[in-house]
Amino acid sequence: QEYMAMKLEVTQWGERAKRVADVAQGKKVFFVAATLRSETMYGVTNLFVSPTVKYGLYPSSSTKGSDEEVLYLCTPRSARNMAYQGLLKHDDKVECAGEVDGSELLGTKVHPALSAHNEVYVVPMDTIKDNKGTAVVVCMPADSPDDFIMTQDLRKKPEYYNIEPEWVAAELVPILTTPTYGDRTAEALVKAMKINSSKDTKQLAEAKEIAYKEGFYQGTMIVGKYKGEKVEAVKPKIRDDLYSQNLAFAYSEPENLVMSRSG
Ligand code: ZZB
Repeated sequence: QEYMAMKLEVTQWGERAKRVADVAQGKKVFFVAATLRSETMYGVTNLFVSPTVKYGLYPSSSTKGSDEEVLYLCTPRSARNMAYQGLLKHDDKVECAGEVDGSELLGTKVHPALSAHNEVYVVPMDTIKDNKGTAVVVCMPADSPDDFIMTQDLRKKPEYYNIEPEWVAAELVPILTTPTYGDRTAEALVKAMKINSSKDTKQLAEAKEIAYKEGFYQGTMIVGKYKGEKVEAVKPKIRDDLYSQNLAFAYSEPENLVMSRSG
């Protein structure tokens, strides 16, 4: 599976991130989020981590041969994959500059390139899996049913999720339109399928499938450089633009053997 790994630079560490801010000490730090949907980067409203997952800071390969260190924030498992792919400072061993719990990262601010929002907050998502991608996920509530529902849950129960209400972006940002669902595919699907909470995992998986297909085959961009063009045609162009501007990189993962064996 080849993902686009989006780099979101930390602009301000949150109050709970003192430990990791000390480790980073003014170095550039990028959260790394794995996605298959490059075109949705225009509509990023928040960044998700799992409060129960352990993350780390890893010196990236861009620091090879220079004194300035650039650190990637992701899981140890994904850092290992990155090392094999020559994306970190060392190919043969994983150097971890510091560990951090997902819960410590809540309230930190990052800059999502391309997005209408210049700065967004890191907020929690319980359903993030440690065994896929980097366990850092961009929130795109206009197009992703999971993100739409999670955003709603966070707004309803900020105390339960241990966040400040103002961390959750007030507005979602539509970036593409489809004939069937309009420019808020996620909201339309969630309503039609009567999905009420992030615990409705089976229906959410189904809604995600539909949203993926609809956006890809029927979607037309309504914002950005490729406004008016078909998503199918511009998706790789947006990805390559981000690669060439060093805002993202290709990151692949071996197929999950256990899952494919059990069918
Ligand atoms: C931005 C985005 C915008 C996403 C969208 C989806 C959608 P897949 O297809 O199953 O491989 N994701 C990435 N890593 C994780 C994780 N560890 N745990 C939970 N979710 C994760 O899933 C890849 C997508 O799942 C990624 O693409 C990411 O969210 C999320 F409009 O990034 B996506 C209809 C979906 N729309």
